[in-house]
Amino acid sequence: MGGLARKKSDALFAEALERIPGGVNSPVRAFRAVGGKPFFVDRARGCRVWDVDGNEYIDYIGTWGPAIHGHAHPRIIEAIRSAAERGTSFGIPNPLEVKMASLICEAVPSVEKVRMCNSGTEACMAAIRVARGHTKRNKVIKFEGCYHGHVDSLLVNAGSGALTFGHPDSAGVPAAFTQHTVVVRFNDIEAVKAAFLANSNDIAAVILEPVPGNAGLYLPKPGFLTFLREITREEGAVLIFDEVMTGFRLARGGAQERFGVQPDLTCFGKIIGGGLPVGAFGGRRDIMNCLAPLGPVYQAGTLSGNPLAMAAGIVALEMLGHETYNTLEKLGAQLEEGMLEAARAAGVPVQFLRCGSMFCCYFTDLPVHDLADAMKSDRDRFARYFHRMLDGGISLAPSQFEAGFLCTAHTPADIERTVEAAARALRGLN
Ligand code: KE4
Repeated sequence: MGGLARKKSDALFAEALERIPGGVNSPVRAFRAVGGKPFFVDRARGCRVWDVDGNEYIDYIGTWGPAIHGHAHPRIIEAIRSAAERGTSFGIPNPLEVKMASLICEAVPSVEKVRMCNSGTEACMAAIRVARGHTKRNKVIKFEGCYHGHVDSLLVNAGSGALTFGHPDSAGVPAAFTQHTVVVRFNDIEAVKAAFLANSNDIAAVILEPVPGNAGLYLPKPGFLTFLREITREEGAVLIFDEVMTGFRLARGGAQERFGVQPDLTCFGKIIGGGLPVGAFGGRRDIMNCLAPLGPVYQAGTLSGNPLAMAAGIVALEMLGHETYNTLEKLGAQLEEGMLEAARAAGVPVQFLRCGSMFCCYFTDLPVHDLADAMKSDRDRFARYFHRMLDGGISLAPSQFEAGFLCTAHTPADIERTVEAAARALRGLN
């Protein structure tokens, strides 16, 4: 395994293992799902990353979504540099926070008010709290395979790293913390109806990734999001779209624009920080006004709205126009067509699922509509494919249960090269 020389990465990993649990600061980076050792990045620019041994890769991790404009975009770097020279954080309001709030509210009509925080986890945690405070109810419905950060009460049947390591729940979370969490199958209308029936008048919120990207990538069935909008409205529950990954990714207005369904609250992260630590949650004014200092729901953060993340995020959002999404759609279609052809030629059954610039290649011949379907994928085959692609200079998410990301710095030539590498990697995997 591992044809490329990565001696410096291996040495760094050995040192990291001494001081950092698993040698990584976030579990999925450890390559545990695919075997081998992670490489360490020396630098990144555009759609490419270079490891500390000088190996170059076309990157499809995109730092898990933020890098929609590619890495080290000159305008983002300049915005950070300029902001840094004026001070990195103040703990006192700064004008960029106001600009960011306006940009989000203008782009996402369902967001009447928004609060910045410092991660997607914080955004989801706070959205749940304000929904509970607003409704004075306790229970929350979430969906198998959806990941909303490492929030205690939502680390139940979660996706992403929790799923990758085969225990979608987490140790250290007392049963009491998850007693109000109701987990149902994604795309399962009857299961949602039953959950409301069994917990009548105590469902504070339904939270979901409108396009789940933490168990690979699968799509809401036609009408599912509309059904959730209707039943939450009828039942007086808050509908929360976790758009940490899909926000500003699937459209300027996120998945809610793409699918035409407006939630009551939306969680953001990733792209809105231009690659710096950020999160945000926002939505209906009457719900958001429950937040301190206006209302009784407390939420806070030392670095929330700090000028660096705001400066980077503002430029990142300002650069998102129709052309962005047209380019990403064309690149996505080219990748999808090429991958399906490569798999057909190699006789390897795959489901290549894509929504705009997010994608996943499942190694199964069965359709994937939810976590149970995704779990049928052949993870050993994915692991072999992953390493063959990596040795071919293509860096994919190191887990079958993650999404890949295109950025505007990818070119048709990059996609062509990726498809050629896939054709070689898939050969002999049948
Ligand atoms: P963060 O706390 O990692 O900023 O955001 C948590 C989160 C919340 N909601 C959704 C839909 C997310 O995708 C995420 C984080 N995504 C993962 C990628 N699967 C982050 C990668 C990692 O954990 O290392």
